[in-house]
Amino acid sequence: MVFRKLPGVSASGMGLRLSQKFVFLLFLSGLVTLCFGALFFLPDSVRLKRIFLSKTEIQPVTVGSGSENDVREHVKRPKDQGMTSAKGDAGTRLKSQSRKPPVSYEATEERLAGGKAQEDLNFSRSKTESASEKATSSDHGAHSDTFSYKKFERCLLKPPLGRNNGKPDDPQTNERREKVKEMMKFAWDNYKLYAWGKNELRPLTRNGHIGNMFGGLRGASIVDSLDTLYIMGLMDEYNDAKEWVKTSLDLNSNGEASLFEVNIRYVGGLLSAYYLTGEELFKNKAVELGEKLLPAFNTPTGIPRGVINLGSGTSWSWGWASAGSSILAEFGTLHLEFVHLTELSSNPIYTEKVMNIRKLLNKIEKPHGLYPNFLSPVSGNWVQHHVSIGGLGDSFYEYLIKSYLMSDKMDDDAKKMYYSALEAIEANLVQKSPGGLTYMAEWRGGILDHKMGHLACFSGGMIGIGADDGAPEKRQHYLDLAAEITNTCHESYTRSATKLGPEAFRFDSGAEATATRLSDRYYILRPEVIESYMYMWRLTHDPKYREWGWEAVQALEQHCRVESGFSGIRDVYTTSVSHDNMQQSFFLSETLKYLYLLFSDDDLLSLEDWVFNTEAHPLPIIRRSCLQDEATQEKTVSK
Ligand code: DMJ
Repeated sequence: MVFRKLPGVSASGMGLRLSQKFVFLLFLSGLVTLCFGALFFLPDSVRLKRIFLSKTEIQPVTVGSGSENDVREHVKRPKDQGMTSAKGDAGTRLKSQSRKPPVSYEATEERLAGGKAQEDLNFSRSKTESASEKATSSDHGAHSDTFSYKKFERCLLKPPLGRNNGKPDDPQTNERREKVKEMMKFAWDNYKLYAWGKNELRPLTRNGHIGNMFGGLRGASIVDSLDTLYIMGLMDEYNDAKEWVKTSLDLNSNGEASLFEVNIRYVGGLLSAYYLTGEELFKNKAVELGEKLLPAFNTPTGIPRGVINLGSGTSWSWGWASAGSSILAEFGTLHLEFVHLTELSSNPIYTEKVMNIRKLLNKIEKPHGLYPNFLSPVSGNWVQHHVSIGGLGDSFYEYLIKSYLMSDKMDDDAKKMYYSALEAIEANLVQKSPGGLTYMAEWRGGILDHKMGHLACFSGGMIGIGADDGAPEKRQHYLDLAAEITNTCHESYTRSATKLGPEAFRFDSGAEATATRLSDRYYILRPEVIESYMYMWRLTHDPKYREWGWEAVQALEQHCRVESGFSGIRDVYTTSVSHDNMQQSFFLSETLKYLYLLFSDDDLLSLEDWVFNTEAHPLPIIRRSCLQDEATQEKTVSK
């Protein structure tokens, strides 16, 4: 067959037969399809993928610059992941694969009408039922009656503020408590004066800090402080805070927020404020905000992504997180707040979301029984075998035991998962230093890194509160372990010149509870060590914990108090301190609250009635059977 040459077209390109052209075109289109298909198999961090697959999950977000400080903890990058990719990604910000609208109440009502969710979630059985009849984990959080504050109050064993607002009889303890209250007032007054409505105070430059952890949300220090101000009886300050929430807390923001941080600080803060005061305003805001977090769960596995635009519902994984993964300490630290959102809204969706996370984690194979820090929200598989009780892992473990306690000890799955995780931690991570200090090392694919972060110091308190519900033969052992870890963390404070602890301390190359790297020497007003003192005091009443707390108060006053607030310091090993110019919102929410509780009687926010979320916001134990009885009684009376 002879083909006429097209004018102007060279023979080299077009001097082919039709059949040859056809085969060539076929080959070419096959190649293009193959290349395009291959994009799906590339790791999310590959730029090409982000350019071509504009609707897949992505990671923009600049990490580490937010509350410069706190982002660091959950955001510590694994060594193989640089910040560069996160920054590079910012220019090619793309949207989440699934952009379904947030789940609406109407949809939920439909489901409720169908009865299915309600059946699944009904958690109204009495504690006296046999173990086999006990509610399963899928039962938690929902109830057949709408929430009533009166019923809730009647089911508390003690008044939230105790007999006498927790005022201790002992004059010295009371003086110390008053000192902590003065510190809170000082921190608050300066925030109010220089940074009102911003997220945090910069005490040296006397201005506000916004950061990038909360999207467009503002007033993090206000929402984080509501309950602390209230329990301390700082009522003018509390009223100012409440008024601000009423008139200025705008939830219709558009920025990129950390799901975790918004949940623990804002949702947690609002929930606590509601449970303490009964002010509907806080409940409504908490539920409204909770609803805005739901689109982050629209992933193939239901494991939420770490970053969400609260306005559009678009969500991403952190750019620095290995292969678009989600972080254990982030998606594992939603349970307490979400169960309460269901409780208050009668909408089972929140509990469903966190129960789904729970189920996946329960089922998945765990290396040596341990939970690695990174999980793909797409495949549901672990992405790296890095395990830590400090940053990236920490509060996941905390929320297991607290879920069990908050369910009035009905959530058996949480209990089982917590104690088996603790066994794996003991078998693989707990170490004794040559000097006899017990510490939690980190684990990288079987290799131990003999380092403990300040963040990991919360574990003294966690193991302490869980001790009593462990196997009978283990109870004393757990309490001893909690005391040993708390002691090690105290050592990390006493071995520094300022008597404040570094961000991370090591147990190798001759080090014993001291930081060996310059970059680990800072202290940013973190609460974890004091948190463990508070729990250990409540559990043992050993006076040393109050003494250790007082040492911390003095050190904070001496080195962190500046003219206009409190500031973190860059090096705990020198007394000529350099301040970091940041008064963290968790200083008001956690550090000062735990100190105040340490010097108060045990009936101020009694552990019989309350669990603290990871930002120290108290949430009540859900006494399902009591609530049910109260509801039945109310019905009978009204007949
Ligand atoms: C707080 O925001 C919470 O305690 C969180 O779980 C860990 N980091 C800070 C305080 O250090």
